[in-house]
Amino acid sequence: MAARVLCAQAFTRPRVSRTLTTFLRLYTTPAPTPSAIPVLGKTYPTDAYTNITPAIVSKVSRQLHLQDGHPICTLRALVEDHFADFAHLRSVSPLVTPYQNFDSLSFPEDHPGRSKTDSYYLNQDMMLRTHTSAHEVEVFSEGKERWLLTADVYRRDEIDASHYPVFHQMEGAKIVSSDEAGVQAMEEDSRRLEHELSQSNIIIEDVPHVSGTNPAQPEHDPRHSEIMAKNLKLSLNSLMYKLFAGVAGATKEDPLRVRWIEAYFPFTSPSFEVEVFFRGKWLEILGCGVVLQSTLDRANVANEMGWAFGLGLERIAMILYSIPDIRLFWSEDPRFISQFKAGDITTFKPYSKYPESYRDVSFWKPQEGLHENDVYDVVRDIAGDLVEDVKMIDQFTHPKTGRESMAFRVTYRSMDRSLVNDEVNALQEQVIERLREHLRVEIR
Ligand code: FA5
Ligand code: MG
Repeated sequence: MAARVLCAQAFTRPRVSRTLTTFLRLYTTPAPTPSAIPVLGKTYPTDAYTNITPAIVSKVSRQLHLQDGHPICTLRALVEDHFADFAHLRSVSPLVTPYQNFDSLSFPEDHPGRSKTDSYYLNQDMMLRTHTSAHEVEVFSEGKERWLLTADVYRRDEIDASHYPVFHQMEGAKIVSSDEAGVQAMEEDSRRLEHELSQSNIIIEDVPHVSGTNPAQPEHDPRHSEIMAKNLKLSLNSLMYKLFAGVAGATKEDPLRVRWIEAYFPFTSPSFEVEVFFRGKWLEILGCGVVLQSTLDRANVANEMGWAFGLGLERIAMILYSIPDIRLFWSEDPRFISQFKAGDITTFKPYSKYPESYRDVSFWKPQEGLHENDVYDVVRDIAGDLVEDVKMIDQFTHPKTGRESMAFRVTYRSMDRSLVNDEVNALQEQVIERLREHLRVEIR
């Protein structure tokens, strides 16, 4: 019931259907990029950085994490329930500056995430967030010490059953004053969590809280850093138990297995990733660590320290609900959404899968080069959710001319109906035309 109340809140972002129509009209004119792009009720001038596509713009108003009964919404509410005394933030615009997304978190100037091939830019000064960590400085600077922020994030990526250019993350953070009183409060909370977990059927493969390869920050007393990392791990082990114990088997004979791994993020140290063992495989669920002191300095809370994590909701929902394809989360087919009730985790019952149909295309790369992600975006932009998979199936360099060739296989399949051949041919023709016109490839 609590979940229903939490999910049912009204959207606080403007709808975009009209702006989207304008954008489509602007964008599909022969000029490769319009002079301005409307997103969420505002218009942004374009420049050499612009690479956002209409298919992506159409997703910014969906907010699956606020759609009553949607698995992403139920899962969000479940995590919020677990961190009941944290502030719960759910309606933060996905448009951020590169400063917010990268610089405020001390990303190095040459970090690959900044590049146009990895992130969606409206223009040089405005982008779609690639992770919820983009909001750490602003939320900490509001004086919040314990908070969760759920939001849609955007990355230019490959296309397959577990990769989609939009997904949802939940950022969680907890900081305390870095004096003895704050540190003791963390220790006390850890004792409580340790006691709770000792009663549970869970096996945890751990790594040291702090080590030579995963060090405490120079600004931190290493003992304090250990205490923060330990509380982080206990808090997340306890969340994993809450989420997975029911489905992954958590009996004495078949306990839940959670594995901690040393990781690297530009904005935490020490840093970790968490994997959960499910159906014979280790699955990466989240990244986390002790918050970089420079982040807290920027937020004007220099006298505090603590931890943060970023959790991928689709990955977890696919496991909990047995949802086999990440595109299903975006389906508006009533056969999908009507299966779920707010607050309940139930097994997805696949409805008949319609037949697939694939087409290959091979071409010579243009002289200025080409990134695979550009091809994926062209296909996604034209075929939307009718594209199931795009794979590079061949690549070679001509021995005499040195020209480079690439071949891709595009698999089309609708979640909602059978596609007819003519329709697939028309889509593929549009893809080819766009590859020719916008990416300047030469079809072979
Ligand atoms: C991050 O995004 C960091 N911001 C996490 C973090 C937060 C670290 C706070 C430290 C402190 P990463 O890129 O690994 O890290 O993504 C975090 C999680 O998002 C992953 O573990 C995974 O569950 C999910 N995720 C990442 N990429 C995808 C994708 N393409 N599709 C679905 N889920 C994804
Ligand atoms: Mg990762």
